[in-house]
Amino acid sequence: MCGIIGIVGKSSVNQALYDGLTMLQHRGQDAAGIVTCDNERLYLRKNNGLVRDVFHIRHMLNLRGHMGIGHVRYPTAGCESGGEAQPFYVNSPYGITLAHNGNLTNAEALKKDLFREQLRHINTDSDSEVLLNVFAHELYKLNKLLMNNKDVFEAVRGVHRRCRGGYAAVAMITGLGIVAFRDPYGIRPVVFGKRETDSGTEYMVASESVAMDVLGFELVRDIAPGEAIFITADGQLYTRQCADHSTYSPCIFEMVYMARPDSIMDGILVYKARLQMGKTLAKKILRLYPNHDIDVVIPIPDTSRTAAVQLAHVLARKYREGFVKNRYIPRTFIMPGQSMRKKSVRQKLNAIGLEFKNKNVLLVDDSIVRGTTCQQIIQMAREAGAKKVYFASAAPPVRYPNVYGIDMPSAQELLAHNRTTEEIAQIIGADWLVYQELDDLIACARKGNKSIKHFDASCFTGHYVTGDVDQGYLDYIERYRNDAAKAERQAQETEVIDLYNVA
Ligand code: PIN
Repeated sequence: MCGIIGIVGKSSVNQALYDGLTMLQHRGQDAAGIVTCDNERLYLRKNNGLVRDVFHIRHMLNLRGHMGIGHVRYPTAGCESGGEAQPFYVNSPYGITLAHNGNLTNAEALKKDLFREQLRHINTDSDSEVLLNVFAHELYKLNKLLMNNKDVFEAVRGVHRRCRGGYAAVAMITGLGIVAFRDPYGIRPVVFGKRETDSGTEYMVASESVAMDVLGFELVRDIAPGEAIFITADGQLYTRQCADHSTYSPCIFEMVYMARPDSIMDGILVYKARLQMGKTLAKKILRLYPNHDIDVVIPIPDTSRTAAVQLAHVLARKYREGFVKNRYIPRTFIMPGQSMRKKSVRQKLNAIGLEFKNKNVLLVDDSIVRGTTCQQIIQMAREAGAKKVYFASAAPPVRYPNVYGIDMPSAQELLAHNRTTEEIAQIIGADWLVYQELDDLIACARKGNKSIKHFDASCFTGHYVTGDVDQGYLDYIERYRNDAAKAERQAQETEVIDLYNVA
């Protein structure tokens, strides 16, 4: 999972891109980058780290021009090294830069084709560089010195024909404009908006609408599955459906955890979906345990708070903040290596004894992935004096890997893989455990936008909407994603020299 942004403005866009990326920081804290275009020149700054650490004043002053794109990176498979921060650049044709959120499931095959048939070298393990080169080649094939919007859309059509998986991307064509597109299933999110100024209309695309809020852009709408929007450097907007077939199936995990609650994604206010999740979860608890003895509902901060508030309300029990979070420790979910993850839970959360002592507590989390953090948190609740510790997950059991850009662990590392709810409760040390039903979760999201009939829920069902994910690919993911494989890659990591980066 990553965050992408693009702005075509009427004055310098460096600060707006920086502010927008800061609003998308929750989508990735691993690396950040911005490239701007001033007439025919590109200015790029990217590096590992948070937005505030990557861009210093000297970098910001260098990022000149009225249009640009940016990226925050989350370490998905194949992009752990610093040289792989985005945006990526290819000089031919025209000079194209690209920032991408998602994962191409046929990246390896595309990489081979690009080399053998199109003589294009891919210098990293990142599928985003593959996506960029596919797009570049599709533009090159048109063989035009001066392109127009139709040519850009034709190239995106070519991308959809060749690429499989989940992708939302923004690309800048030097001097010409910015194009943003979304895979034909709309798995990964991307919205666009506009802002009126005295000099005319400015346009922006971003992974989430929150990036627009802070900059005073008005959300226009989501880019539709398979659709592309093209904004010329002088501010003309064009949109076109570029996929032969498209089926709206956005990733439901965005609703569960990834997106900020204040974002409106695919027409759904994430906050509202999470409130609903609390409601349906409470109803399930009342069905299963009509005589429950829960004294207090305690969220595991932060994401689960919204669901827990509503859950407590429906159960007619107190909602209490029993854990205090140290906000300066990064999100556990994305920390590499099991030992680091374990250590960081204690650093990150501290229990307030008053809320646990001699009470039966219901802890609420957004999901259980590896189960390591909830195991420790339940232990902390007991040490703080809880009599009984019950656990509720706002998402159904995560049983299968995500192949569309969320860095779920390999199947073997998923706690719910091949396990029953009772077995999981025992492992994490809960007196009982309740998971959200998948149908309920889908209904919670659909409540915000009934026109969406399907969601990508593959990490709960093992059904992959793109239809191309076979056992061979899942085995590859298994080998690539387990903690040992990640550690080995990190040990071998070498600095990739980047010719274009602003020092
Ligand atoms: C944490 C959100 N959320 C907490 C991410 C932990 C799974 N984990 C997924 C639960 S926060 S585990 O709100 O962003 O801080 O099951 O892998 O142990």
